[in-house]
Amino acid sequence: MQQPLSIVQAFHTSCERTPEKICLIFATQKMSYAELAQAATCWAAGLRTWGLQRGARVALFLENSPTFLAAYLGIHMAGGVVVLVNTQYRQVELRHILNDAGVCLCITDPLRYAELQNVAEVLPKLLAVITMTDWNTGTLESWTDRRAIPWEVTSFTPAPIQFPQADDLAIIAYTSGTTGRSKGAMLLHRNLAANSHAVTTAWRWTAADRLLLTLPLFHVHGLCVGIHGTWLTGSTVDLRRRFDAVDVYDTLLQGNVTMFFGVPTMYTRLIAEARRRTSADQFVISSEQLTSGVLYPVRLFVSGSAPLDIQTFEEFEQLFGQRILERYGMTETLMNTTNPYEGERRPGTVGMPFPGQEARIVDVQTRQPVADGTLGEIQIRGPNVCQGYWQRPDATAEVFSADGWFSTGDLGWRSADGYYTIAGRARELIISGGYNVYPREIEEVLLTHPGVAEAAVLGLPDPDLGERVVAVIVPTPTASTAHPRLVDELVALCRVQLAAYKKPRQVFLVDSLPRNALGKVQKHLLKEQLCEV
Ligand code: MLC
Ligand code: AMP
Repeated sequence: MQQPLSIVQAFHTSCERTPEKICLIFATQKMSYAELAQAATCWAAGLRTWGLQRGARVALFLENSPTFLAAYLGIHMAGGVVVLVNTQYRQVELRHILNDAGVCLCITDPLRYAELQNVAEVLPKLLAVITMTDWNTGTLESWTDRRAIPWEVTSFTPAPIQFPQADDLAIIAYTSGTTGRSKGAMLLHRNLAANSHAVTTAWRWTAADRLLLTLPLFHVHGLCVGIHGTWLTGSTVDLRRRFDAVDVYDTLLQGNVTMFFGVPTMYTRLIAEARRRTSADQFVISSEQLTSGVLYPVRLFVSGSAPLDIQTFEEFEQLFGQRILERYGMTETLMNTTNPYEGERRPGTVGMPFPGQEARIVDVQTRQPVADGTLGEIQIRGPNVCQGYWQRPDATAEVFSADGWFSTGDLGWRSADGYYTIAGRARELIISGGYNVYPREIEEVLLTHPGVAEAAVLGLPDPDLGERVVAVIVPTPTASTAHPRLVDELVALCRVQLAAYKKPRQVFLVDSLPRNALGKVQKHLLKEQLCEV
């Protein structure tokens, strides 16, 4: 298969080839390629009528739905840039992302509209909000004078399709930085197309596949791997609003899907579900189903976004008869490395670079390549790598070398036969259930509470989430009297200000934090102490 110039072009090629083929299944709704193309062109026409300019930023603040996908394609067809927004984001994140990206239009739903209202007065660049109540109908509200008019997607007359240029900016995807505020990774149409081409080739993805997708569409795992791959190959995606282990297990038993992509937490929950059914004597996947491939035709389970531990890999193989294919990616670079589709899927490793892409290990200090087996920082180079961070030349310069290598901040090594292993992170990052959490962002919110003198946030091992967020607090001298319920207040504060998955699951009150000679909090010592508790 030839590499397309953009995902929009790939989608239309698939549509021309098999217009009647089902592209998307969502609950009881089924959409063919032609139907999704029609909806997307109506979105593009509507956005142009509204006045969307080429290169203008449009935020998608929506749950998984056909609307998300039609609007996504429509924005690109109208020449706009998509800004992805996690549906759990609250005041702090929304204020920052919508302002930083200069978003002029936000497409959302009634539930999230209320959250936008909370920050309305601090979004000066936002001109309008489209709130969709069902997949075709919504309201377009001018954010400046609050006048609202109906927004009927199918009422717009589609104009001839305009394909984006390969070098145009396609997506700004925010990824947290060590300095608190997240940065927008700029992905071009050609970055998306190149990586999807590499992924679909490596995983032998064809039009005959049906992917069960329960990942959120606002991250690159769900969108740029799951959806782009589906459109590029002309296959079908069975999209769910969210992950539910019982529902996924039942779907696997029905035998209609051929692939499932998830984060490690999803696999541990599927294992628990299999064990629950066995002990409850319920119908479980039998060994005949596993081996015959007739009733149970899933050919590929992929895990990524966080480390998959070897025990989960082995238990899954025992219970589901398949070796999970682990791959490694990043918002800024999309998918980097993969275990082989054919050949040894080596647990604990993330395999080798995708075709057409490069990886290497460098010394953390000197940035010079190191020998196989030596620990260092992983760097990535290739057509998949983003163009840098939106309006942050300083941050961009920090991560790119003069000859185009991108520093991931992940530590690892390469084996003599080419497999990469991720051993840790050079930056302070917590990965909880596949979501990235930067301690600094939470610490900043905690420090705004009058009962907090010092705060340190870190991740502790968690059997379900991989890592869970915990906070260690030094209260102010008056806190015990002024704030007798300090811990509850702190969790509540985080809930209001930040996405719920960032709230500390435990809060420890201490007299002081361990610091080194330079005054920096020694989180590794705190972690050791807390692990012993
Ligand atoms: C939800 N909650 C979490 C959480 N997810 N808390 C910590 N960590 C998480 N990951 C909280 C909610 O805020 C809520 O809190 C409560 O748990 C229940 O919410 P839920 O919606 O019912 O959660 P659940 O369905 O259990 O979600 C777990 C999950 C989900 C693992 C299915 O987190 C998920 O879909 N993760 C995938 C993330 C992803 O796509 N990552 C890819 C990034 S791209 P409360 O307080 O309201 O009860 C990337 C690059 C790459 O990393 O390589 O792919
Ligand atoms: P994000 O910024 O959300 O795109 O997260 C990217 C980070 O997730 C990477 O830099 C890694 O630290 C981590 N990650 C992704 N895939 C894996 C994996 N298979 N194993 C370990 N870590 C991973």
